[in-house]
Amino acid sequence: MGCCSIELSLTNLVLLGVLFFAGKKLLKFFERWKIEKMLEKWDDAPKDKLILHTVWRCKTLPGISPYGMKLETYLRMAKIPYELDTKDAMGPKGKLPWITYNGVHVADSHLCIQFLNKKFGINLNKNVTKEQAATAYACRIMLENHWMWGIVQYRWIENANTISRLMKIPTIFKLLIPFRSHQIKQTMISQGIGKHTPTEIYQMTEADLHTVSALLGSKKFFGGDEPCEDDCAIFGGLSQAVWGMPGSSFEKLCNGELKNLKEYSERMKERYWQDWESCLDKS
Ligand SMILES: N[C@@H](CCC(=O)N[C@@H](CS)C(=O)NCC(=O)O)C(=O)O
Repeated sequence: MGCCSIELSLTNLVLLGVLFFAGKKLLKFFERWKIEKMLEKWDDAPKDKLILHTVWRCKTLPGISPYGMKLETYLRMAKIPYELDTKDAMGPKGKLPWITYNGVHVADSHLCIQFLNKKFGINLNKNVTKEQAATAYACRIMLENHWMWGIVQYRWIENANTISRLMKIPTIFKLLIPFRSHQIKQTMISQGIGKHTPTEIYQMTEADLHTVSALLGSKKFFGGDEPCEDDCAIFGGLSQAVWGMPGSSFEKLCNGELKNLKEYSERMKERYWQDWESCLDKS
């Protein structure tokens, strides 16, 4: 009898495993189907209209996504008219921002910029030296791929309530924040950064801001007197420290020791975001 019950529980276990994998496959299939339906809808967007899909407007800055702010700033620098869509913010790769242009969908802010440069014959690096372009590139990569973990730690792990303070989000999403926070923590652990203590994470990511500040020095922009292409990404990142993380050590640094970063952000804002106030969610 004992042996029989072991067999039974083994059968149950196998069944459970099969169900689990079938469920996962079904969920993947459903997600793929949902994305395809969404893309089909955007295939019919008006001709020659560039749609920027990104996160909702916020209270203290236009967007809490550094990549969204980067791409929108690029569009302004390149003088490409666009229409904002915040309903389908998550794109075909499950991330935001992304764009639609004449039936073509491009995901990833940098791939979008490369696509638009080609399409519209834009070169925002025309007047910069190789050294300036290289410095800006290094700062962009550092902010986008390393410093961003500091943003994630602050916003999602330690102060998850800042998200709902910065943005008006539906109640259902608010309820999901702890779950998302847990998921993000797991991603941070797999990436490696999440294995460090919060103090260590902040030390490492504050060092990025110190580096960007030292490389900027007294220059107006990373491109010199005029911004270069990667200035849009550097601004996209720094705008989060200056206006998007109230009370953080990053904000404090930009208001004090690294004030050239705040001055730089103000300059970019003044140049490309004259309508800043009307881009905020005041409701
Ligand atoms: N390399 C991408 C990064 C985009 C990205 O990580 N976006 C975040 C928002 S700031 C996102 O969509 N996160 C959702 C997720 O990872 O599930 C780009 O430059 O567009």
